[in-house]
Amino acid sequence: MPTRVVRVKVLFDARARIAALLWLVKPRVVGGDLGQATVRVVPRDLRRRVDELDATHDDEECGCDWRHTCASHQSMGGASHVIARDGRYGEVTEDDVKHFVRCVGGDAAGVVVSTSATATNLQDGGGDALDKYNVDWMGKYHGRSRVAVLPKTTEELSAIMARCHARNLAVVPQGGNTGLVGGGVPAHDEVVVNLGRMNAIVSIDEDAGVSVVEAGVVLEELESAVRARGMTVPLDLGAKGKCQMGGCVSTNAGGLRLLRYGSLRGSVLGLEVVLANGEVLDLLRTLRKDNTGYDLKQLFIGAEGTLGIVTKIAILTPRAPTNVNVALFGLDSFASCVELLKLARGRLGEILSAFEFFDRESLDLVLEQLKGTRNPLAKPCPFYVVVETSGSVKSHDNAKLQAFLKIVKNKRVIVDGVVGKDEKHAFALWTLRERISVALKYAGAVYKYDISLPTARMYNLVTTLRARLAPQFGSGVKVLGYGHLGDGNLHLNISCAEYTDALERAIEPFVYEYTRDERGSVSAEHGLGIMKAEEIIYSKDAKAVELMGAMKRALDPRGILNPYKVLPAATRAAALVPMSKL
Ligand code: FAD
Ligand code: 2HG
Ligand code: ZN
Repeated sequence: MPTRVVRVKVLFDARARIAALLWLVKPRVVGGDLGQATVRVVPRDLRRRVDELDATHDDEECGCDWRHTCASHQSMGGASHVIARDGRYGEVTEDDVKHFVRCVGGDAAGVVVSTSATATNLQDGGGDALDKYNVDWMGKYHGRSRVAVLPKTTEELSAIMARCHARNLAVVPQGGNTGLVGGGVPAHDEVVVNLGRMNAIVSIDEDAGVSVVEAGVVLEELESAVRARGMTVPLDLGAKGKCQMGGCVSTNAGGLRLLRYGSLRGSVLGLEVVLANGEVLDLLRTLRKDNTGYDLKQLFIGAEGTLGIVTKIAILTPRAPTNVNVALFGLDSFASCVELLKLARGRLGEILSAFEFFDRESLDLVLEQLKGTRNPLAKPCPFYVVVETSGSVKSHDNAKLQAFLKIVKNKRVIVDGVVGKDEKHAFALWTLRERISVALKYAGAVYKYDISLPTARMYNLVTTLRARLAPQFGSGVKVLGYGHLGDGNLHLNISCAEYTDALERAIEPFVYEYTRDERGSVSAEHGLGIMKAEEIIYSKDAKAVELMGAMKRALDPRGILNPYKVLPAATRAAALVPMSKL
């Protein structure tokens, strides 16, 4: 699978170091009365600082900075997720910061504190050392944490958590900060625990096909390391250059290879986890088979940092395919995409490794926003599909692919198509699908929905929503549909100039109700985060949510781990053990 590097390193800058020292010599309490925080408000151009990616828009040409806005860099208004700070949590003090510095062995790079004397409100001009920990990849969700801690070992993290637990300080675990539901950034002044410095590859066992890594290892770095030994990671996604293995496990990320390797839940063999009170839970085994009672590691996979902090992962790393083909097809209806999937499953069988679709609106946006992209197909089509095959015998794989191409042409399932002639060409074809979310990020504000629906009816939601929004909002609001068709997972994105309450009200709860009526899932792969904590009820029954609350209570009775996320407020409140009983 061709890769495109999206690299942002978590570096400790000198300003943050000076601020850490100032903090220690100048006693003060941070946090203060933050009252109600509006989760979605951030200047557009901060996104470019957080993650530099190529786009046709150029900051320098435009000359805009984040104190004023231009057409491309509009400040977001219209917010729905207003969540009150829970007064039960403590506020970080100078003593806490001193303690954190001790926990990381006096290493100043392990504790980053806010460089601004006042609140870290990004709209006041920004530039704070905490900005990159407070703002998500989309630039959509931001918190006001005053301190980020970056442990290097499990023991350091254990000591940090023991302190947070004793002081009732809320904590947000953070990986590469590429999550799309606001789960990895604080909602208020939570302590950020960033795993970026726990980034060692512990072992790679070629015989067993298993690797053990620390949580902060970046997905693409693990892929390079195992590739050098003829293996691959059974997970691939557009954020691979930045997302961490701990973040991927904690969101149970799906991605582009799920069709081939299945859910991450089946590939993760073991975990090491630091619990809310600082205890270390050792579930780190590399066994394929282990039926000794409950499979506790599954609780932490997809828990989005609400039950524990993942510190080590044992993951299957199977042999890498040696022969990969990529084809792009143009089709004239969604029904044809579904027909193509059926034929691909039947004719390509075991070598089919990805089946992704996108609509014309998605392609147009990529071509408009991302430099160097072009449509290789001559005939314009309303739908496109990327098919990938992966195998190990070139003649066998190519013969299968040729037979498949012949059938889909003869049956007129496709209108047009092209097969990647070399790795560079295949990469260009993948780019058109893989980077749609990057194009969306540059196009303006975006409402994202990540939904599981019955495959054949999946696209009806896109057309229904278009018809619903067009009369009120016109062509300024674009509804895009793309996703992992082979997994029944639609990415529904609504791209617009700015966030408004009126638009949001027209989309929600309609999209969730539609999904519920189809018995689908309101989160196929991105998780619930802060965006959809209340919306879990559309996809899980009340008894299941109640049991999730019981698990939260058992593992995190003070509710300090990633508060405001995943569970509805009422369930979270019921899960808290009263202070008098602790
Ligand atoms: P973060 O964003 O830092 O955190 C995500 C969540 O996990 C948060 O709730 C956080 O608290 C928690 N967390 C992080 N690390 C830990 C830890 N060590 N222990 C406990 N909790 C932790 N997702 C898909 O499923 N499929 C895709 O195809 C896909 N493509 C993407 C493409 C792009 C361009 C982008 C930006 C994102 C994409 N995503 C996709 C979203 C996906 O969830 C993340 O990229 C990835 O899984 C999150 O990893 P991260 O290290 O960035 O985690
Ligand atoms: C993808 O499949 C990712 O490209 C991102 O899951 C989807 O941005 C999105 O909506
Ligand atoms: Zn996806």
